[in-house]
Order: sequence, then C-alpha cells, then structure tokens
Amino acid sequence: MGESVLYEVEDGLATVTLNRPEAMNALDTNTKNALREALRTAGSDEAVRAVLLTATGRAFCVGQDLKEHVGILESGGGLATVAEHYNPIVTALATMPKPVVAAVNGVAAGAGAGFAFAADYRLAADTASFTTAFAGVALSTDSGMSWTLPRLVGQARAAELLMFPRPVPAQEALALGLVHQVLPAPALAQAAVAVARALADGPTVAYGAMKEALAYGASHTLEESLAHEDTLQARAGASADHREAVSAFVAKRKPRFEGR
Ligand code: T3D
Repeated sequence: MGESVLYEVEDGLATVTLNRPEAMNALDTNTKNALREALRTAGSDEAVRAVLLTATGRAFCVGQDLKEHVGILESGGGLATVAEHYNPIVTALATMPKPVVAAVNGVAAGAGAGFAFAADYRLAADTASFTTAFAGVALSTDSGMSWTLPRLVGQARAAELLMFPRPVPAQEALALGLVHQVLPAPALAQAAVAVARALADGPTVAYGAMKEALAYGASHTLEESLAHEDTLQARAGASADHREAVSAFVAKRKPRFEGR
C-alpha cells in the first residue's frame, strides 16, 4: 500500500488513514487503489473486528482529484474509476461484516462524503463540513450516495443536497442525521478511537449480522425481512460470543467477547 493511505491494526482495530494532506486527501489513482486494497484487507482479515476511517490534515477528503481528472479527460479517458474504485470501496465499507467508524476531521466532498456516509457510525469535528459537490462538476452521483443519502436524510432532502450542493456545517449535519456526534476538533481523534475500540471489543458476529439485516430490510418486505432475521439470528445465536454474553449475564459479570 502506498503512503497516501496508512493502514495499521492494533488489537483488532484497523485504522485506515487517508494521507495526502497537501492535496486535501483528493482521490488520485494511487490513493484510490491503496484505499480499495486497505479496505479489502480489513474486511477479509478475521483478526480485524472494527475499522476506523479517518484522514490527516485540514480535510477529510475532497473527492475525485480534479487536477488529475482534467488530464484524464483531456487524453480522452472515461469514467472507469466508478467501477474500478468507487464501487468496490463503498461495497467494502458498507458490507464488510464488522463495524466501520468514520472520523471526519474536515471537509468531506463528493466521493469523500460518500465514503463517510457508507460507514456505520460517523463522528465529525465541529470544523468539518459535508458537500455532495457532484453537480458543481456536472456529474450525477456515485460512491453509493444514491443509496446512503436518502436513507440518512430522506428522499426530498437528498435531492436538495445533490442538486444544490453546499458545505453543510457539522452542527447542521448532526441535526440532519448525517453524523452521530460532533466534537471540538482537538477531541475528535480520541472520541473516534473510543467508539471504534468499543466496537472492536464487541460481539463481531452480531454486528456483522446487524449490518446485513439493516441493508436487507431497507429493500424487502416485512415477511422477507423476518425470514432473513431468522437466518441471521441463528448465526449470531450460534456464536461463542452469544454463549459468553448469556453466561456473563447470569453470573453478573462483564462479558469478554472474542469476535467469534
Ligand atoms: O470519473 C468519475 O466518475 C469522477 C468521479 C467523481 C467523484 C467525485 O468525488 S466528484 C466531486 C469532486 N470534488 C469536488 O468537486 C470538490 C471540489 N472542491 C471544492 O468544492 C472545495 O475545494 C471544497 C468545498 C472541498 C473546500 O473548499 P475550501 O474553500 O476549503 O478549499 P479551496 O480553497 O477550494 O481548495 C484548497 C485547495 O484544494 C485548492 O488548491 P490550490 O489552489 O491551493 O492549489 C483546490 O484546488 C484544492 N482542491 C479542492 N478540491 C479538490 C482540489 N484539488 C483536486 N481535486 C479536488 N477535488
């Protein structure tokens, strides 16, 4: 992995850090390749039980690197990056069977916002903001935003945010339901690690099943969702962590989860 994305695992928590601060973490080809591989690694590594996605510098991620993109367009290149990069990155974030936390340290634009929206839990610095940005460069929407944004803020607000892009400040993002917590910027990193650490120490099989159940329930009937819950609950119910949790409850002690 290149150094435009840092990857570190500590005691079951993988931290993936966008690291092009001089470019506001704009997504050039190298960064997109490295991010895709980091997330695939985190998703498939059973020792990783939660992922924290964050970034260095004053921005979280300003989306597609337009300075690189202009060259690709001038040389007759197309929009292959959606299939090559954005789709697998968002698929990894949204479907890996473990929680993903995004710590949004600054502006998140275009695909950068899309990545944050694809996480399971978002914390933002009070100096951060979110903008869909696509209309500003005459694009529609990618990085999963057609799926995540209406689920977060509703169809009407999603259309407004896409058609009239503007930096939505962190406090407004909280009120809209785009983020779960807003913190003073210096407190963000520690708060995000605390959330991600709690998830990394939690019942991983159950969390993975919850992600799957929520995604399924969003586009299936009640009857289908109930049947699917039955299958998923059987999986969680067969986990060692479920046995441990029930034993711990009965013994009035704190459970110790192993993620299996
Ligand atoms: O092929 C495909 O399918 C394309 C897929 C696209 C997916 C996408 O993500 S499309 C959306 C791309 N992103 C944008 O359109 C965002 C453009 N940027 C902005 O709107 C603003 O810069 C921000 C609202 C993000 C931040 O504003 P501000 O005032 O804090 O910063 P600034 O002064 O505008 O920018 C500071 C520098 O960052 C500046 O460079 P300079 O002048 O110092 O050399 C600016 O050009 C650069 N920068 C900002 N965004 C990008 C960027 N450089 C490259 N790519 C960017 N996306």
